[in-house]
Amino acid sequence: MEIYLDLVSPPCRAVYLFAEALKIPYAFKKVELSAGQQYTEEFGKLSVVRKVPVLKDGSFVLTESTAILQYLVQKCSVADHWFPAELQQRARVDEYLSWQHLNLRSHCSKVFLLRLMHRPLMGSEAPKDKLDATLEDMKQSLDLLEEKFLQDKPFIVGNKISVADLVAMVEMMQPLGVGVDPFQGRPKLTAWRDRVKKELGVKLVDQAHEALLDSSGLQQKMQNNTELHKLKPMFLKMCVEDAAAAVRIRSRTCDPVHRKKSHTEVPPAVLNPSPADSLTLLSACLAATRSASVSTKPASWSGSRASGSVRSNGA
Ligand SMILES: N[C@@H](CCC(=O)N[C@@H](CS)C(=O)NCC(=O)O)C(=O)O
Repeated sequence: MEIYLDLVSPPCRAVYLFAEALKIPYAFKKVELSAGQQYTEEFGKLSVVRKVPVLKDGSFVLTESTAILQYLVQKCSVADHWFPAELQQRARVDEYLSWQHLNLRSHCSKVFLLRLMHRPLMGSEAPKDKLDATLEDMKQSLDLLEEKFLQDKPFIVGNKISVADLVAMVEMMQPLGVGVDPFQGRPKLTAWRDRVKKELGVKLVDQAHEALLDSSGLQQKMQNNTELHKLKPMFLKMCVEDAAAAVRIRSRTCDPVHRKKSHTEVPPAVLNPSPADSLTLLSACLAATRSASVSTKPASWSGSRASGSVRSNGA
């Protein structure tokens, strides 16, 4: 069995830590994301998704870290608590794994990417209001992790560690790589992280995070990276999608009179994005978002999530 990984990536660290802690035999195949190795022809043949982790077991190729973790659980008959057979406990693990993609993972990763890649790719630091809004989104996810998923239990499912804890822990570590500490002022999550580390092996967890936590090494890799241009579409896509989504949210939320006005101001390419030129589209989205925020805000505008998203793109 081969697993394709880059340990700077949280989903890769989850799979790596699981395989290593449980002594599952596999061959580690390094895919250097910062060098754009996910875009090579060879990697494309393995996975058209062009993201890591990827597992290859004979001719069977599997993407998506949470699917890979569940595959390993079944294939390697690990202790039940990692992914419990009992219906409601398993449902708790599934609940967390379903939630995290668009919440904790998304927000922690965005903090990381904005801080690490905005300057080398765009020539300036990430706009403060965009970063602040992303930090606020991350805070809200951390609050939910603490209040809904962990509560006063030692682990997410109860008394024993499961893959949900592993997946949550590696994501929370990600912003540390760019000097943002999500554990600060959160003693409950800090104690939980230490329990998760202890279960997996403190030395192993620390070693898995070495590349991430070597922030000067990471920055330098970015600066000296001759392949950086290959990462730009992925980075721009993240920003463009954000900005276009913000415009869509505003358009949907406005009353008919304002909506009409909003639609006349928003370039068609933004409402129906099919970017021929990502940079032009990004500027159009940002400009439209600004103008929408001036001219179309309805009196009944409410909803902190929606306003958070818009704020995050108001640049
Ligand atoms: N949902 C996927 C996410 C995988 C993913 O986003 N991997 C990132 C690294 S964290 C990647 O390979 N990115 C390369 C790219 O987008 O070019 C999973 O859980 O495995």
